[in-house]
Amino acid sequence: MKAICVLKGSGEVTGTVNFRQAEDGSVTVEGSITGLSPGKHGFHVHAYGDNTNGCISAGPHYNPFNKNHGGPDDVERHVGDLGNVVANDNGVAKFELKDRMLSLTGDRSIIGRTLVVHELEDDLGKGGNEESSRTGNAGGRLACGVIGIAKD
Ligand SMILES: [Cu+2]
Ligand SMILES: [Zn+2]
Repeated sequence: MKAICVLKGSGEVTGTVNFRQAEDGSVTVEGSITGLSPGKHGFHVHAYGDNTNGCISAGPHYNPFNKNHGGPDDVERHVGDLGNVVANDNGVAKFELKDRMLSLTGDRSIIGRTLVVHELEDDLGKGGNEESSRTGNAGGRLACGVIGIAKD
């Protein structure tokens, strides 16, 4: 099973992200995002595939198990928590990560939900304030797109 997401926003940030699920259930997330400021940017799957009012309509982080926000390697995390992507000096983030919580099928499926890249670094729930345990203090939503089924 494969899925794809094209990221767009109100500014310069654009990207394409591919998802593929292996036999063992793990999902590889591979892609490239351009137009970012250099450094880390929060990267999450948000709950809804709704872009009516831009990326904000996508709602909170996808969290079917009512957990606190965390990093991708934490037990306590939202299903949608993918940590950060890192942009180089040219504002380009190229990445390939493997995640064990995301799924493209079943009760953790991310199909039809929204992928968001943020303005700021995600503190992975370790920021020491309430917002950290909800959003990682990742700030505004630079670009987003609905995750759809890809042809294989
Ligand atoms: Cu987010
Ligand atoms: Zn989260």
